Amino acid sequence: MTDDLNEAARAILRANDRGGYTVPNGRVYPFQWNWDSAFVAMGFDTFDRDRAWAEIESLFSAQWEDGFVPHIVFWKDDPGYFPGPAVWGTDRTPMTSGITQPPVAATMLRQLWDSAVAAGEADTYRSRAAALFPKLLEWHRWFARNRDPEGRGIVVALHPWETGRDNSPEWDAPGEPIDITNVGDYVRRDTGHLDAKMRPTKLEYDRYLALVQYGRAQGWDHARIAATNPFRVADVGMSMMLLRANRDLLALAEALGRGADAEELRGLIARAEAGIGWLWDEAKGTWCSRDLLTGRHSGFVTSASFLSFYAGVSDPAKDAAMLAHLERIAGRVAHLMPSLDPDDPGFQMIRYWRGPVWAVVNWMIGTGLAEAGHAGSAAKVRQDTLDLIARNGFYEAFSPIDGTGSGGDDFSWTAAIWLAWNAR
Ligand code: 2M8
Repeated sequence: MTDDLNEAARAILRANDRGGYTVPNGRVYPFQWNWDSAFVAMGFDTFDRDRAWAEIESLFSAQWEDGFVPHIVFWKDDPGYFPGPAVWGTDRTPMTSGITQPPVAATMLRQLWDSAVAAGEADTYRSRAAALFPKLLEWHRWFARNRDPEGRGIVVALHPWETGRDNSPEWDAPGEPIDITNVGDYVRRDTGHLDAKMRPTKLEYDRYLALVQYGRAQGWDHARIAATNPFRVADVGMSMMLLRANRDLLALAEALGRGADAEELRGLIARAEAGIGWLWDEAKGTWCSRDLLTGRHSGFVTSASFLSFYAGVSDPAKDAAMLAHLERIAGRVAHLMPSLDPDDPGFQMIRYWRGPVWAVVNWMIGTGLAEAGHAGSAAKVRQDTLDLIARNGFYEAFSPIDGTGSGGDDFSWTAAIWLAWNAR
């Protein structure tokens, strides 16, 4: 059965391959998405190393001159998705969105590099790694310049879509100041493909659109938007992922003999290690996001709260508190890790980032727990993920209560995580 599922996962990646880039799902998401592509590369790497590298290369071929890497690359327009390139109006070739997404690409590139080294193919891949390295470093510098105004080593998100956890309740209160009165009429495509019960609400979409219109009105000038945007939230997920990505980029800098860059990365890591404690909510005893405009912690325990281990942020008292949350939550759901604490009144088992389990987040949580020496919890997160997929299919996400698939099927990053965890 495992062999069949490995083959099914490979078939999904091949079917969603549009020639050099992979769509998350052919109907619902017909373009290249930033962090999806990074995870997809790790999946391809289990059976087609060259194709894995090409995925990251195609994403970075859409990088802007200022170092920014967009959250969507619209290689070809497609009426099946809203908002498409005409709404974003970034006026780029290739067409792209104007916001970014969680920086996991450096971590995935390190995975690809380590696997090439282990296979004795370092010589073949060294020049490709050397060509990608400066692009990744430029992106990480872009984050430091534009998204960390107080030099804490954290990441400020300017749109819920940037966080990848689009409708997390973490964005509810910080979203209130967004003016939605002039959004106008629009037709959503997501609810044409999927049950609206699995998707964000109309109010959330109005806010998403208002922020796109705001960025467009600023000519997608990232410095200007960062200084004035009505939504500015230090995202615990992106902050932990960037810290981890900087560590992985440092390992690549050392492998490639880039001493000055390694020194710079050590500086970025030290800054984050000193500053990321700003995202610890002592009252709630959890890592969580924090509104830059009000200084308020969200107070929510989400799946992103558990990424401290993956980031290598170690503090005995905080680790113990997070492990206690993990135990409590494991006693409440059949499958870890729900995207929202099931004890929260807003928990909804199939609504997107307000309850469902996401394989990619589980991979990061499980990897971090294993590295931090919490083998039992790490094994449970991994096994729950594999069981969900084996019993229900390669869905976008899953109910943590009964395992029902939520969102699109034949989903690329779910197939990639299956392969990374099962076929490697
Ligand atoms: C979802 O987000 C897109 C917008 O970026 C959407 O709903 O239209 C999120 O789950 C995001 O994390 C993911 O990258 C994307 C594609 O899988 O879908």
